[in-house]
Amino acid sequence: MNVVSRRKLIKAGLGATAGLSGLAAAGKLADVYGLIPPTTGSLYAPGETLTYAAQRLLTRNSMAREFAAAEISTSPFANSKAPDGEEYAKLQAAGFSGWRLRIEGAVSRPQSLSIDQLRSYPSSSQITQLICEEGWSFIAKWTGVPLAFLLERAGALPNARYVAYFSLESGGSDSIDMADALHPQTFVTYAMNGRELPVGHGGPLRLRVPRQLGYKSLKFLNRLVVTDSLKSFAPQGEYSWYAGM
Ligand SMILES: Nc1nc2c(c(=O)[nH]1)N[C@H]1C(S)=C(S)[C@@H](COP(=O)(O)O)O[C@H]1N2
Ligand SMILES: [Mo]
Repeated sequence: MNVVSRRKLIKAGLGATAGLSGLAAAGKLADVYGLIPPTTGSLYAPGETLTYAAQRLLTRNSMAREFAAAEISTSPFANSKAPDGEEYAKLQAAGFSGWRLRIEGAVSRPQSLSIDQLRSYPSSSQITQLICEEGWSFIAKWTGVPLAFLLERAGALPNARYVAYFSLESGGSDSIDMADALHPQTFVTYAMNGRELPVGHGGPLRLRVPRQLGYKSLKFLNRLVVTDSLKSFAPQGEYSWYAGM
């Protein structure tokens, strides 16, 4: 298979899986970022193995399982309370009108988005399971904007390889590669089970990365940095960086 037909295939794969708002953005981004598997030999070597990234975009198994509305957990376990400190309390008292999601780094149009702005974009929903590495889990409906859409809007540059993301909670940060960042189920979420995202679950904003363990779904999200290297973004804590299931 040559590079061009592989590109078509990847775009077709994205098209088949992406939701309405993720579709156009993801298709474009597959081109921009060359989610074309690097080859083991020459660029045009036939029959080389698809990389993990392409595979994850193409195969059915690359989608996190989605559930029926009837399977939504009636009492989901919230792992945390509001972040400590005045900054969060003030934002909360103002109904989070002052909350901003900054998108910066390797982007041509840095963004600073309010929750209302995010709500004005085409929204998508997923009913997926959040699985904690400690052994508990729950199923919920998450609504928000596919991260791919936001990265497209921000004009993420062709050298982008990762998205580092940050929480208002001190020390809260993590990162994912572009395959996960552009994946149609990776959402910036502002609602859960049809309501505003509760504080205990990371309100007003959290990243949802349903193909990886719960700790990748960072709560109180307020900054995204597109980058070509994780050198200056040391992985947090003792958990493994890639927590795919
Ligand atoms: N900011 C922040 N995000 C976080 C955490 C946290 O402590 N702080 N815990 C992580 C872990 S370990 C899990 S399992 C999930 C729990 O999500 P929940 O509180 O909605 O159940 O959030 C993840 N995101
Ligand atoms: Mo967790």
